[in-house]
Amino acid sequence: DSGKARRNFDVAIVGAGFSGLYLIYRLRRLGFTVRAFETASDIGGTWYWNRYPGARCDVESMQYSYSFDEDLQQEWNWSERFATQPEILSYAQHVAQRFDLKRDVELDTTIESAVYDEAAPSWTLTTDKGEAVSARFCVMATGCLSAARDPEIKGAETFGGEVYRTGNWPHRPVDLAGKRVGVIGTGSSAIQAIPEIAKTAGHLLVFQRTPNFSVPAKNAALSPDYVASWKDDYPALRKRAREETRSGTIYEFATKSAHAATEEEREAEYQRRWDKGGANFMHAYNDLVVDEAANRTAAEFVHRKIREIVKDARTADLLSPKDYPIFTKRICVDTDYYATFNRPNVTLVDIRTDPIDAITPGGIRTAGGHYDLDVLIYATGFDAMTGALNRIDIRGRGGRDLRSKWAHGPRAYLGLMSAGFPNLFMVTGPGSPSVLSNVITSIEQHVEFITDCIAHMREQARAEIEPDAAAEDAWVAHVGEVAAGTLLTKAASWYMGANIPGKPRVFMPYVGGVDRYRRTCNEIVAKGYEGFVFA
Ligand code: NA7
Repeated sequence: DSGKARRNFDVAIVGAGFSGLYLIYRLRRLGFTVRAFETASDIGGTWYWNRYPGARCDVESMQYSYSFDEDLQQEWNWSERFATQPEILSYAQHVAQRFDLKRDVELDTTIESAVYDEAAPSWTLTTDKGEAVSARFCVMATGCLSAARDPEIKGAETFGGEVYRTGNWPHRPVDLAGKRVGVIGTGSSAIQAIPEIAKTAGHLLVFQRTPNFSVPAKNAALSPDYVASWKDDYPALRKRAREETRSGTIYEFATKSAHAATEEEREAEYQRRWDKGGANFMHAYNDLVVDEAANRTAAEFVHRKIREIVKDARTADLLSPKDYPIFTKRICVDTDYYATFNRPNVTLVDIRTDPIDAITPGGIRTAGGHYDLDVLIYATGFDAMTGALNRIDIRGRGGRDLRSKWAHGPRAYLGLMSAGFPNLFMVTGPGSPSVLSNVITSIEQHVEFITDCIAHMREQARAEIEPDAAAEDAWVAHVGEVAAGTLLTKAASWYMGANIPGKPRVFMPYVGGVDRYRRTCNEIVAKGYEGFVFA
């Protein structure tokens, strides 16, 4: 059923990234009619939009992929340890073609509102073309780092040169050769893009407000032996990642405290992990995200590395984060980031002590001077976890809108549903492990939970599901308590909403781990969907 003729579906899906694609696959196999709506001109979500130079995943490619189909994971070949954006996008295309998913996706279509009709009951979604579609269930597969944002800087609209955004990079070649390029931001996206841009730009100026911790990727072509070590044992390794790790990714997990090692042992262990590359570095000791003194040993190691790599002492000092613990913002994984500042055509501009006053027709003006630019690149991040949902006017029971309900912070049971919004599910919503995990692991679990729940309702002839308000309150409190037991609340991060002026400071993702989260979800289902109310 292509669904084109009838504008009424069992399930409407918003978004056709990794979440939306897997939802289509599962729901169709369960015999439901589905339609997915996607703003972009093609599928792929994050990997469609974030095509800036150097864009890569920082979860290893053998692990950052779907696990639901053994043939799929056996037949696909990744070329590098950390896959590039084009390769991940072609993987998404491969999956879509293999399971014929695109025929249920309406591209170039933005959902502007979703309104619940209690009498039906059903959701009515309205598109930017003014069309209405109805569905018994609505699933928001809108992503948690998908609402890219421009900072509010005076005069931004007056800039006369070219403007680009890492989170919405043009789908055509961008020629930076010989130009004076300014990058605002030094988060993960900038840290990947800067070394690549520096290779072609005439001069690159990096406008840094807050430095980030980054570890080397040590990216390389995948060896056949390494690939075989995964493929020979994929089902068991995937099961382990899902059920026995917090992150949904297999690393070398430490079993001892940093305090149980001598200074020399710690140095050797950090060095060994630094040389191996990747976020494996953060698992050197088991107390690095809970114990400040332990954490400092890792931070100081990275500070020393920065001083070793960066020749100019002042630049090295500026690049070293000092006002928050390491790992409390998502660790960046780079290729030659710090070394890029040794290039004669790269300048670090410290806008912490000399803030941007305005963007001018010719560049950026700070209190201390004017920087002439031909090109301005915003690498300024996302309205994380709630941004994409809040861009849609979502109205639940009694016409109540989700934005008002979440005005003081998002509230959702398991990060999957919010009380007062029956039959509306979220994938990787606030309160789910999502951004603190290998997100595909989380996506698969959420999609399986949601689609099993919809099938269960069909079996039980239930028309409506929503969380019980008390269960939701308890989950939100639990998410806060688990976060408070770690150092993660000590940084002004996008996990906390701290990057968006006026956004409530609430720690949004679930730090408890994908293993524990999955067990909790399974127990809830075993107890007849405890904490949910059916009608
Ligand atoms: P991030 O990590 O949110 O980084 C955004 C950067 O932009 C960060 O350095 C910010 O500095 C900077 N920024 C934001 N607003 C401004 C203004 N107004 N002026 C100057 N600088 C600003 O986003 P990314 O895209 O790099 O990465 C997001 C996640 O996507 C990443 O963790 C991966 O999981 C994938 P600040 O720290 O606010 O001082």
